[in-house]
Amino acid sequence: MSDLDQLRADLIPAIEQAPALDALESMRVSALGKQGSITALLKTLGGMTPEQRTSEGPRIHSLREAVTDAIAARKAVLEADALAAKLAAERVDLTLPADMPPPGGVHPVAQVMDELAEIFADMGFAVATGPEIEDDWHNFTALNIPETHPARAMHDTFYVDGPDGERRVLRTHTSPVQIRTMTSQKPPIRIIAPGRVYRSDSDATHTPMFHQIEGLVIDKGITLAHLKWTLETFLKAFFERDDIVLRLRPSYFPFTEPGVEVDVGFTWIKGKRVIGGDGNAADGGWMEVLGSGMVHARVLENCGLDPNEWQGFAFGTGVDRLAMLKYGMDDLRAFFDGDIRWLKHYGFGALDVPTLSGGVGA
Ligand code: 2NM
Repeated sequence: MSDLDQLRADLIPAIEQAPALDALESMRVSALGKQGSITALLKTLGGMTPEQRTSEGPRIHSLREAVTDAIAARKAVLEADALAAKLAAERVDLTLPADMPPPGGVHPVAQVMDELAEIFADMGFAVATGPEIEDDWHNFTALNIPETHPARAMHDTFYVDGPDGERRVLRTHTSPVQIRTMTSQKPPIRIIAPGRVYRSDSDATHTPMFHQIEGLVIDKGITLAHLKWTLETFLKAFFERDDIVLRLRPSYFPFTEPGVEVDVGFTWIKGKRVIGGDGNAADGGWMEVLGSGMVHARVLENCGLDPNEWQGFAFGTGVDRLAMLKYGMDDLRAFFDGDIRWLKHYGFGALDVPTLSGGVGA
């Protein structure tokens, strides 16, 4: 066997069995590279006689071609194998169920806020919001609670320093939102203001942060009758009962005249209070659920409204308390503990929110 035949017999089977692309590349370099064995053979052509060149030239070129072809063929096979392996390793079965994060839930307070917004939207109320860090004027003064008024002591207020050195308060109620609405928009006004409020108070029935919803109607010829109808309609929708009986008692709020506390009748059932029924019945009682009243003429004036032209009513209540009453929860503090077990028990599925349209039992 000539040297050429020997080289062919060594190279071709080795190339055909090259185990991987990098090994194949080394073989290519050692045969066809600058220092390669076939390149060296090609270089010998220059030193040959024309006759030798005529006989050896085609043989060397044919070997070079055979090796080039064998490398290309093996390369195609190895690349196809590599792609197949990659595809097998990265295979995605689109028919498998998705790897979902645990579903989120709607907190009972958020749920009740949504229900309230929906009920009042049906009666033509818009939702208004405002800052939780308020100034004295919006939180107290405009509401007929001047600096020295004893009512300021009723609200154990958290004070903070404002950027201008003036004192700010964490709003003690959402009434400043009503003030901001009256000073920025023309009546008629129909709004609810839900949100977080803050009072320095902490025991089994009080948390320093809690949720309130207040409502405000300003129009011409508004009376206590409108107030009573609105609250009765709201409470019937919220508790999903037609037999809601209201009791209005005179009360005092600096921002109302007259002020009215609203009780709702409940019935004792198996040792528990259930909203609905006549509170005067033998098996009944009354529970205070709302504060309300006709907006004080001085509050209207403070907001630039003429009390001879515009009248209005306002009301307020605790969202957390409403949630407890409707969904049978007994400890207010659990609302803000973030205990996942409590949230699982009382929370609402994000995609299965029982709204008014859906119904509680859905
Ligand atoms: C309540 C009770 C009674 C009230 C009054 C006003 C305003 F801004 F119109 F004067 N806003 N909210 C109000 C009245 C709130 O919560 C227990």
